[in-house]
This record gives sequence, C-alpha cells and structure tokens, in this order.
Amino acid sequence: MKRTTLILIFLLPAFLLIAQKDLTKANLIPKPLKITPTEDVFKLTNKTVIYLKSDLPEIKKLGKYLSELLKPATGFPFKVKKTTNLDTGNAIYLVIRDKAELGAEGYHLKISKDKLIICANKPAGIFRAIQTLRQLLPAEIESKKIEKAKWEIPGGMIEDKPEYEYRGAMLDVSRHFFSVEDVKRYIDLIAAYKMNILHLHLSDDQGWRIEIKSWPNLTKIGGSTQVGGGKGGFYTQKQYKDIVQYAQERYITVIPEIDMPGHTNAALASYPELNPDNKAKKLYTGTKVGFSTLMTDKEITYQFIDDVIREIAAITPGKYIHIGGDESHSTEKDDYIVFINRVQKIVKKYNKTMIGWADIAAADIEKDVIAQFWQQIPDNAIKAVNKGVRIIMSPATRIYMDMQYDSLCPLGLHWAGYVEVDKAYDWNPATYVQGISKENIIGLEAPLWTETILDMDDIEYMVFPRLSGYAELGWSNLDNQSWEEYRARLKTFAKRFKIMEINYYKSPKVW
Ligand code: IFG
Repeated sequence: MKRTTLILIFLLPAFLLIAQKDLTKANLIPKPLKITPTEDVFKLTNKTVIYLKSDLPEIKKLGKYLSELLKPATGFPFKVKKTTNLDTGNAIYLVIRDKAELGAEGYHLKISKDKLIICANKPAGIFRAIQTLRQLLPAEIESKKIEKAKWEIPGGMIEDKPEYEYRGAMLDVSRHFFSVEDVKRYIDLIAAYKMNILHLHLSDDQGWRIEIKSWPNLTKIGGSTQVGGGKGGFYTQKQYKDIVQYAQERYITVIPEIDMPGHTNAALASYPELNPDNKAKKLYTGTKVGFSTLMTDKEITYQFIDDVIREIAAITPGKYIHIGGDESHSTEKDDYIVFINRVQKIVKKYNKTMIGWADIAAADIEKDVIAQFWQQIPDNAIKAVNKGVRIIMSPATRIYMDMQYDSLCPLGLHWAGYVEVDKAYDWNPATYVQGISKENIIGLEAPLWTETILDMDDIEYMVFPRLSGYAELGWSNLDNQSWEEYRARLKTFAKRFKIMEINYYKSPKVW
C-alpha cells in the first residue's frame, strides 16, 4: 500500500476529531449567517444548569422548553434558574439584550469551554437559537430515551438572523381532515427549521373545518365528510385556540384561510339560503376545482362572510387572515372584483391584514394586502406587485409539497411538474420571477394540499426532506447557495429524521 495512503489512514481519526471540533463543519439547516470557530468544546453534563438573564415572563417558558428538550436523551436534570451574572460554571445562559440589529428573530450563540450563551433581542430569537443548538448536538439528542453519545458542542460564535420575515408552511385540512395532535406534530416539525408561519386551509369544496357559532351547520353538515367520503371532522373554536397557543409557544403565527368566493361547496351544502335557488348543494367528495361560487350579488353572502371573519378574527391573535380567492372559475370577473373589494373591507373592519392567492390582483387591492404567488404563469403576482402589494413566494413548480417527487411517487399530483429534492432547493425566491424582486417579497410558504394525503405518515413523506430546503431559502443568505454543499449537509440529517420518527422520502438525489 502506498505511503501516502498509510499516512492518511493514521491521520484520518485525528482529522475526524478536529472536524467534529470545528464549528464551521457543523451540519446546520437553515445555514446560519456567520460562524466563527474557536478551539473550545462545551460539554453538557449532569451539572449543567440553564440560567435565565431577563425579566421577560416568556424567558421562563423558554428555559423549561430547552430543559425538556435536552433531558430525555441525556438523562441530565438541566435545572432552570434566574441569574444576574454570566459567570457561574458549566452553564447555558438565555439572555435577552437590546440588540436592535438582531431584529425579531436574530440571535448570537457563544460557545466556550464552560459556557454556552444564547443572546437575542426578542424571545423568538432565543427559540430560533435553541433549534440551532439541537443541531449542534449529536442526532441522538432528539431521542425520547436515554442515549449514549458525546454531548459536546464545538466552540465559537454563531451570529444569525433571517432574510425574510415570513417563512411558512401550509396544511390543507379541508380535502382531508387532520386531528389537533397531527397539526401539533406538523408545528413541531416546522419549528425545528425556524419556520414562523402555519397557514391552515380551513375551508374548501370538500370540507368546512372551523366551528362558526353563528352558522353551526358549516361544521355540522359542511364538516361531515372529506375527499373520498370519509367522516371528515372539524376544530371547535376551543381546539383552534389550543392549536394557536401551541404554535405561539413556538413563535409560529397561525394564519387561517377561508377560501372564497370559489372553493365554497361545503358552505353551499350547509345553508340553502347561500344558494341562488335556495337549495343546499350536495356534499362533494371528489377532487375537481373551480365549480363553486358564493352569490356575489346577495347581501346574505356578505352577512355570512362578516360573521365568519368576525368570529375567526376574535380567536386569531396573528395579524393576517387569508381569504383564498383562487380558481373562482364560476364567478363572473366583474362580480369577482366587486366581491374581493367588499371582503377586503370586512377584513379591515376586524383589524386584520388580508392575504389572498394572487388571483385577487384582479381586484382593487390595497397596498397593505399580501398576494400569494402560486401559478405557473406569474401574471397575477406581477399585477399585484404593480399595485404595490407584497408577495408570498409559493411557486407550485418548486414549493408545492403535494407535487410528486417523480413519476413513481405513490402520493401527490404533478400538474405543476415533478419536484425532486434538488429542484425544491435549487432556486432563489428573489430572482425566480422577472418582475418580482426581493423588496417585493415578504417571504415564502410551502403549501401541502391534501387531495391525496390521508395521514401523518403521508404528510411527513411529502414534507421531508423538501421542507428543510425551503426553510433555508427563507432564512439563510443565499449569496453562496449551492445544491451540492446543501446536499452534503442534508445527507447527514437522515439519522435525525429517523430518531424523530419522521417518515421522510429517501431521495436518490441525496441518499
Ligand atoms: N390548486 C388549488 C388547490 C389545490 C391544488 C393542488 C391553489 C391556490 C391546485 N388552488 O393551489 O386548491 O387543489 O395542487
């Protein structure tokens, strides 16, 4: 055997050891803004204490969240204590400090031999930093039972903050209904990648999923089935508030969508008076789109919408309400414009900011409205930009998670093309559409439509591993974006997905 090979074989273990110790070699997704390594190593031990340096009430919850995250796999107690100084040995410090340059979600993570200091301008920054800390530890940290692993973190400084303020994932709970528990699992999974928006598609032709006390049949009848004829379901307002609270504790804002005037068969099946012939529609369990419309010329329609938006706004602390507006193929264009213009006023009346699929650009939308780009042809989104409206980038050709990975994929559709893991990652929202530049973009969102998605395993199969790439496109600076470099990081996440029991797609593009 050649001398050089022999030398390499002997040096390899040492090299691997150094690699483990080099913070810049850590496999982090989304990629942080700046990493400066040192020679230190911070070890978690059964003596490690979590110290809180802030009098914000939320800081205690964050300490508890971190302690509960680290305890199961290590078996260490991770006591949480208040402190006023930063020099009490082997400790993790959560510190809120006025650092305007870090904004709402930025953080510094400083790792030395006996101290790990997480510092942020706002509590959300502490939460985002904790997601980075999870990935700096061996994948075994995600285990719910005690694991043998080196609980060590390479020393240095991570300075990080997001590119976009809106980094979302959407779940269509209308085509197929998903339990509160499934939605909470979805929230946990997207939170681990620093997503900060959960858009819930709560109504469509096949199902109405949110209790409206003034129109009870919407769930009694409209929530009673789903695609394929299953029993459907719905969230009581109490359950919806529970989901909102769970998301809020992870610094994720819930955005409810009531799709209108199209995609409304479930509502039309619930109330005869919403129909032109005063006859309730039949419940629909197929997957066609564009065949339904509310009566845009009848006052009862706007009373209905006012009641729905009033009740949903009252249980939605986030500033956005999504009114859909897509595929209204059964609504006359002029009627559609009148309708959207009136709905816009209703949303404003309840002090919320309106989001709509970019189809709404046909109407006289105001500058504070947000349009969600989704179609293969970007005309609507560009029209919205020309009206001074900001854009959520959700091009179906890249970020629709119900698109099949390839022609063999057992789930999903492919009307917008096949989206393998490389195609999902290898684009830049800021340059993807001529005429939509970075300052027009509030952020991006990955929708999962569920015509073909039946349970949590199906959700996880379509969402992972593509979601981690979308999270990077929304959080990280993409100046040096490279599929090959990202792929090498993603490849190491298989172990983490397995330990988190995520039913991810083992893409041949990665593994
Ligand atoms: N388009 C429809 C969705 C869903 C989707 C499936 C939008 C905005 C096709 N509207 O995407 O309801 O059916 O890929």
